[in-house]
Amino acid sequence: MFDCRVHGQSVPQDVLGSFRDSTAYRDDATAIRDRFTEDGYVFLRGVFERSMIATARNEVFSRLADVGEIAEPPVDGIFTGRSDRAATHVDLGRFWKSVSEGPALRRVTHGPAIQHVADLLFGESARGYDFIFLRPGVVGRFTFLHYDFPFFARGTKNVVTAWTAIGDIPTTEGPLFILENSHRFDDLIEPVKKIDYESSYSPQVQMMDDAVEFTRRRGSRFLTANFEPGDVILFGMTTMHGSFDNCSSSNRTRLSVDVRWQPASESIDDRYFGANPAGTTGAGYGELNGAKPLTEPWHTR
Ligand SMILES: O=C(O)CCC(=O)C(=O)O
Repeated sequence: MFDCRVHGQSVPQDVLGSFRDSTAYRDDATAIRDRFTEDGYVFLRGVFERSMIATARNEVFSRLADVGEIAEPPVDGIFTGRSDRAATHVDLGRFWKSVSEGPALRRVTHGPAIQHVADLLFGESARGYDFIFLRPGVVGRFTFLHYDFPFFARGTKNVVTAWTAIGDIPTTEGPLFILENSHRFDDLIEPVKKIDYESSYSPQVQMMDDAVEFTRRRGSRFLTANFEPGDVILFGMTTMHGSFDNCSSSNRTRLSVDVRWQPASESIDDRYFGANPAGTTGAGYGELNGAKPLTEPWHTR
């Protein structure tokens, strides 16, 4: 039984379920790939050592404590309700890039533990995108339901997201959810696949209507988990997902990071690679929600 809210609405138990846990298969390439094909995702507990996650969490929240957003001790992630970020950093994108490139965080996002899982999933050597999405979400934040396609797919369509919990994220505090069987919603996926991802037009792939009613109408369910530090969910570009509202009663900021992976042998979308990735719009790290002071609202992808 989970307690969660989606876009301000309490989620009824009949449309809620747990991820299928594939932790037992974390070294079994065939089983992992079969599960991924069958479910559109693979959920693995404890991919990273807790100490690595704690160090990365402390690194990120210490930077936010420096700009007055997170209270001491930073590792607790308690939002102060204020921000000096814009006053102390003229270039918010540059600040966010430096946080996103912290060494402890990168040891998680591009380290051997996740490399091993990505290699197994693709059945060959995988490559993680340099441009990563670090997401501190204060109380009230959520991400609308969406498919990731056609984003990230200019180089190859063979792209997978690895979403990692950088700390505990119980269902009351805004974890990721997947819509069960949404990788089989062909009537929605086909039009999304036809979007011209070479154009500069930014397509609408978000479902901003009533998410509970949408899920019921589709005969689907919200699948999620009480995430623990270092748990990872990997999902495909045509698996619909979003995140629940952060309803923390202790004002705790939820912290996650999502990184795209692809086979190293396939061509890349160079907007997301290199020392200074341009990002989707060309604005680099400045285009991300994470680059905004925590006092500013966002409810998008
Ligand atoms: O963490 C979130 O709120 C959303 C994550 C997401 O949309 C993604 O990983 O593609």
